[in-house]
Amino acid sequence: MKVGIIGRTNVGKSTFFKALTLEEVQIEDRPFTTIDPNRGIGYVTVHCPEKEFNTKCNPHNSPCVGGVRRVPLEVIDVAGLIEGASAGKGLGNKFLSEAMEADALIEVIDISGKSNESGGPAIDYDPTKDIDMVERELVLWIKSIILKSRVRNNEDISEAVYKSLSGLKFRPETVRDAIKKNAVKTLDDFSAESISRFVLDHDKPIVIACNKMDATDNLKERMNKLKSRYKYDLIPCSAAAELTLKEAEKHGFLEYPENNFKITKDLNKDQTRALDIVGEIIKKNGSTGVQEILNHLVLETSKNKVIFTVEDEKKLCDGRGRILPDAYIVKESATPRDVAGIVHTDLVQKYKGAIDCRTNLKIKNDEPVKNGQILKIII
Ligand SMILES: Nc1nc2c(ncn2[C@@H]2O[C@H](COP(=O)(O)OP(=O)(O)OP(=O)(O)O)[C@@H](O)[C@H]2O)c(=O)[nH]1
Ligand SMILES: [Mg+2]
Repeated sequence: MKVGIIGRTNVGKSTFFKALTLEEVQIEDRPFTTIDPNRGIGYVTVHCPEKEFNTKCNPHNSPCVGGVRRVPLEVIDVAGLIEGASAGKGLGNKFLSEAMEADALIEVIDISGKSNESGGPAIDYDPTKDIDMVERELVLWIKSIILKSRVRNNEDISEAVYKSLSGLKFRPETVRDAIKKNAVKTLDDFSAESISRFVLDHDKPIVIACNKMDATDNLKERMNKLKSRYKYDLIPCSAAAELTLKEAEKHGFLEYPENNFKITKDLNKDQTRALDIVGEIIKKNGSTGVQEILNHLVLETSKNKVIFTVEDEKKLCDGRGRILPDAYIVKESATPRDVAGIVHTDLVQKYKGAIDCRTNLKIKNDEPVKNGQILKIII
């Protein structure tokens, strides 16, 4: 699973990315700080089943902090978008193809209204302009690719369009549906735009991260305004607050299993002040919102599931005795055989079936796995 972080320039995309991955990236209060994409590993958080089984896990691929399991996925942060990017303005649109390799997108906006369409300072700037601009630029960019499709004699239009969009993670059936539903006979400006909107709507789940909530007056009002206008899921956040906590956790100053933190070391005056501010933000909003956004995108909007795999269904361990070693993010439709392929490509050929470790019963091979299920793959 790969998640792309997109949005207008200077809204806090790289701060959000760093808060998720702790990769060293450039963060500055100016437009176009990021030029080349940043890539890293972020984590979806779920409850670890260790308590349910009265045991202590010994994770291999997914760290466990205070009973909260961190399940890895790829995250990519790209350059900022501005109006006209699809036609080459700003840093152009080359980087969009990298973001569009992602299965799902986090679109960061600045809910505070304190920066404008070019990333410069502002008072009460309306973020709906950015949401509309990003949507427009994505639609226009995909449309321009569709218009380059070369439909050969007797070739199905959907085949040609699908080929031209290859690498952008649109499903062939979605492209086919887009052409059928819009009754497309030839590719022109109008039909290409309809196809573009359709494939984006169906195959690129998006959550809007309403960032800089710490610097926002009337957050509730501003959120309500956006929620009444858009079909997207919108969640407020403070990437800066989350980054402070993640860095403090990395340096062993505190424990931060989920939503709230506990200081575990003596801190100096500045550190105490920084964490007091973050504490206030959490008290007001319940969390920094950053992890909630990633979890929501992966598990709710994109409807993925997290499953655990073991080799010994009684002891719940792998061949090395590690208890509940691995967790994976899988698609909604994933069957036990698909899970085998995610664990190791070799396992697909050897696959003979799977056992649900809670019931100790075999699972039907063609039935999708369930969220939170613990599986033993039989080979
Ligand atoms: N108050 C506040 N400031 C933030 C937050 N997140 C980011 N910032 C600030 O916003 C500015 C831009 O942050 P970046 O992460 O570099 O923004 P970006 O969207 O990656 O910018 P480009 O790469 O230039 O498009 C920096 O000064 C950050 O410190 C936040 O949650 N709250
Ligand atoms: Mg950046």
